[in-house]
Amino acid sequence: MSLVKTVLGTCHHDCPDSCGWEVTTNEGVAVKMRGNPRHPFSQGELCPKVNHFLDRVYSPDRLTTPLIRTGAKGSGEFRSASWDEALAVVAQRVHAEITHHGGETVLPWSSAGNQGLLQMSSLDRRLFARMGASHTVGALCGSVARTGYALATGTGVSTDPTTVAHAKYVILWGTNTRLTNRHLWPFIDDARRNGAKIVVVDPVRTVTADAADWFVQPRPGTDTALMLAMIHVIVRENLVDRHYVEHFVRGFDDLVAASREWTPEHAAAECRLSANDIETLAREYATTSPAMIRTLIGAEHRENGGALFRAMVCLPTITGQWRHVGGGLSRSVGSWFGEYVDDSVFDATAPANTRGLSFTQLGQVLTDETLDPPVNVLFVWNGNPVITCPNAVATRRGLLRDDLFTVVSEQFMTDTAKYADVVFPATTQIEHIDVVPAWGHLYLGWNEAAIDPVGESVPNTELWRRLARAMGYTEPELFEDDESLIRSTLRGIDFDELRGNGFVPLPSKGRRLFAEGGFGGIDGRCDVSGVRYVPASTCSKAPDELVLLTPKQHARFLNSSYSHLPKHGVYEGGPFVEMSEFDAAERGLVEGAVVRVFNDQGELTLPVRVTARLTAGVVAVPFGWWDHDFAGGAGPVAANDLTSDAPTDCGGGVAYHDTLVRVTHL
Ligand SMILES: Nc1nc2c(c(=O)[nH]1)N[C@H]1C(S)=C(S)[C@@H](COP(=O)(O)OP(=O)(O)OC[C@H]3O[C@@H](n4cnc5c(=O)[nH]c(N)nc54)[C@H](O)[C@@H]3O)O[C@H]1N2
Ligand SMILES: Nc1nc2c(c(=O)[nH]1)N[C@H]1C(S)=C(S)[C@@H](COP(=O)(O)OP(=O)(O)OC[C@H]3O[C@@H](n4cnc5c(=O)[nH]c(N)nc54)[C@H](O)[C@@H]3O)O[C@H]1N2
Ligand code: SF4
Ligand SMILES: [Mo]
Repeated sequence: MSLVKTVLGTCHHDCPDSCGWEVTTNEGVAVKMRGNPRHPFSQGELCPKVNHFLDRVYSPDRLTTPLIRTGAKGSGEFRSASWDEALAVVAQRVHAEITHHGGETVLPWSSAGNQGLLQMSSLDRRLFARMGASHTVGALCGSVARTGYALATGTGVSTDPTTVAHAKYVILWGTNTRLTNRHLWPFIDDARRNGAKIVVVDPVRTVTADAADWFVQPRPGTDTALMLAMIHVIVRENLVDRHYVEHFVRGFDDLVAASREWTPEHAAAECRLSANDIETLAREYATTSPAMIRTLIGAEHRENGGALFRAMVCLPTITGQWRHVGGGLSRSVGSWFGEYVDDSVFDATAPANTRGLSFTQLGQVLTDETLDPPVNVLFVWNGNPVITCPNAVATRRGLLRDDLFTVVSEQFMTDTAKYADVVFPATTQIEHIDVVPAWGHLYLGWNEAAIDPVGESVPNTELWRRLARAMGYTEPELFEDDESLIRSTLRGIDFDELRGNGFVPLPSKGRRLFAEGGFGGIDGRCDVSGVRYVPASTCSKAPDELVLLTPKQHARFLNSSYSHLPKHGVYEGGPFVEMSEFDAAERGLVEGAVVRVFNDQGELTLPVRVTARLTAGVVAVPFGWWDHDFAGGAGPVAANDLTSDAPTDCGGGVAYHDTLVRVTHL
């Protein structure tokens, strides 16, 4: 009997592509992993991150047992412990804190490091509701875009991105497709082969901008002014789809009034573009059908991010581009899955109305002395907030509190796990079953376990079952097994077909959106009123200040998840600060010069890269590197030491990119 087996899985990373894969094992050891050639979206390809996934799975740095801290918080000094001992330590402390302060002293903090239905958020909801824990509000990713979009459309649902293949005009607006959503690029290439023009609107000349037919580079955060000027031109030149507006739109007069002051000349000054380019963009967009706007997340990371997405909806709406296959507006399509994967079953034991604390301002929450009760117990899983939350200086200050008990579930000793009192080892995606709803296409993925858990690691769901038992809880719903949890959520999806095939298209794939109204708002109309441009605080800055962007820009990184692994960080070369020739010359800096990049919040020491990718007044530091990748410095650092934790206009997101810094020679 052959001991070689191949199983089908789906990538769990926080990435729109949710690629299908095949894992081959020999005598229980994974020996090969490749893209599933039958997967209609990823078409057999993975990416420079996951092509080395088995090195991640079998890395000598994997956490394989529970750990209990022996050194100071942040030192990374731990000893191994048995599961029984570690669970007992946690259960005892959590009970004691709840007895003293009530359940709300417990804060569960989980991001999207694993997007599988079960691993992302399932039994944890029941367990923390049972404790009466606080819950988090807002998100590092997606909530601003979704909220801004829904203010106009009344729903989160947007156009299937793969229909871009039918477009004749494509605007990639604030999305770096070739880096962040690489499996969509072949569909865009199809459109181009059929004669489409590809336009990129981004403050950075990205790899996607390099591949476009036309690159428009506005000053960061001024897009709403640019869109209002496009609307101004569309109205002035009678390019509005009158029939569509009359039947399916509310608030058109308010939009016209708001766009009146945004002449191309006015917007050109605000956005640092030419009035001529703004007119051309408006005319080409409004007169070419189908025209598709594709956007994702990057542009939401601003104080006025919600307004940007709300304004963006107005473009396909007043021009009727929604009417055409290949037209419309495509952002995350996660909302399409709600009809078929009902995750509200995880809320079966309705939580008491507990307080909500800001997810994105973790540092502020942990250091807020007025909080009653204080957060004295923090659970972190599926995320690395010390590297990924804004104002990392405050996050670390909070995690250093003596009276805070921190529990982290992780695959690796991250910069966050170093602050934990107890660490539990987590499985990787090839060690557990799950289903994966996507946000970049309309296929639901199955994920089969290919190997047994490495060491004593467990899936998140098993951690919650074990913890519930250690806490002495007995409600059966806290112990439901993984397959039963999955089955209980599926609506109109055949479990066996999904498992056997590795993926299924959503039954709604092919459904036309808003071709004839059908928006979520009153009367099924799209509400285009209330769109205003509010300049970000960073628009008024001192002459020697620079706007700092901290974007994703490494093909081998997935947020903070790969920089520490040998085939990733080393090849990307280490952190740096990029600046225009103009800003470098002003400061007497040349390529390779070592500088201080600083503001009131924090300071980094970095080598300079002089670049033609940025305009004057804007600098960029890639995010995702861990502390040990930075040279020098008195204590731990991260790119997010510098970033703003000010609130966004809606959605509880992060204005990472509305940050000001100064740069001086060291
Ligand atoms: N290789 C790789 N791929 C990834 C990730 C990764 O870390 N590495 N992360 C994944 C995750 S979590 C996400 S959310 C997606 C994000 O996918 P994207 O949203 O496509 O990527 P971002 O780089 O966050 O942002 C896209 C662009 O927005 C631009 N931007 C910033 N401010 C503005 C603005 O004011 N106006 C305009 N027009 N553009 C602006 C940035 O310069 C950037 O080029 O990528 C996913 N894919
Ligand atoms: N400056 C700046 N900051 C940013 C961004 C930016 O563009 N600029 N982007 C933001 C965005 S869009 C996002 S989405 C966030 C991402 O930030 P996070 O959500 O914190 O994501 P990651 O950094 O990928 O960390 C995910 C962690 O989860 C762990 N993990 C993976 N699978 C499992 C599992 O099954 N169980 C457990 N217990 N752990 C698991 C991984 O080992 C990894 O350490 O970062 C945000 N931060
Ligand atoms: S990280 Fe994204 S592109 Fe890479 S394999 Fe996973 S889903 Fe595909
Ligand atoms: Mo994200």
